[in-house]
Amino acid sequence: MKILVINGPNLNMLGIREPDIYGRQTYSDLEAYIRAGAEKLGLEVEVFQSNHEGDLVDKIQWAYGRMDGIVINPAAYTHTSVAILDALKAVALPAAEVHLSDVNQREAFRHISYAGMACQVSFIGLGFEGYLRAMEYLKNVIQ
Ligand code: CA2
Repeated sequence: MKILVINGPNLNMLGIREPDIYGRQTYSDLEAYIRAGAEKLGLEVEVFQSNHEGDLVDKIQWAYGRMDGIVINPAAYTHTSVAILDALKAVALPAAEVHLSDVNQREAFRHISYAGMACQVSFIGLGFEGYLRAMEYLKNVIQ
């Protein structure tokens, strides 16, 4: 079972700024956490991060016919990108949304999630654990 994990803009800055919101662990730590979690669950995982909306759309399209599910934290594009929503709808793979922080307790503009409208489930405010829960969820849905 193959899962694509996609992370959006600025998540590569994890651990460098805003530790009060996003913690002290780095993006490399997150990638290692995702890979270890996938191994434990017996999943094959591809991890991708980009700061560019079109690259995120391209990667979602790439998953069609190659991957069995998508975990996505579109970061700021969560709240703006109809293109990412449309790409997720187009490939129609089981998808889970993740946010490290509790977006519902933050600014009003973070309360809307376009990408979330094409996801079966959202794990919000659980930090890194959200990615593990999302992979677990997809494993159960797909098998
Ligand atoms: O909580 C999340 O996972 C977010 O997707 C993170 C996004 C934010 O725009 C969403 O509203 C919620 C921001 C990612 C930026 O991460 C940074 C990490 C360290 C320093 C600066 C930004």
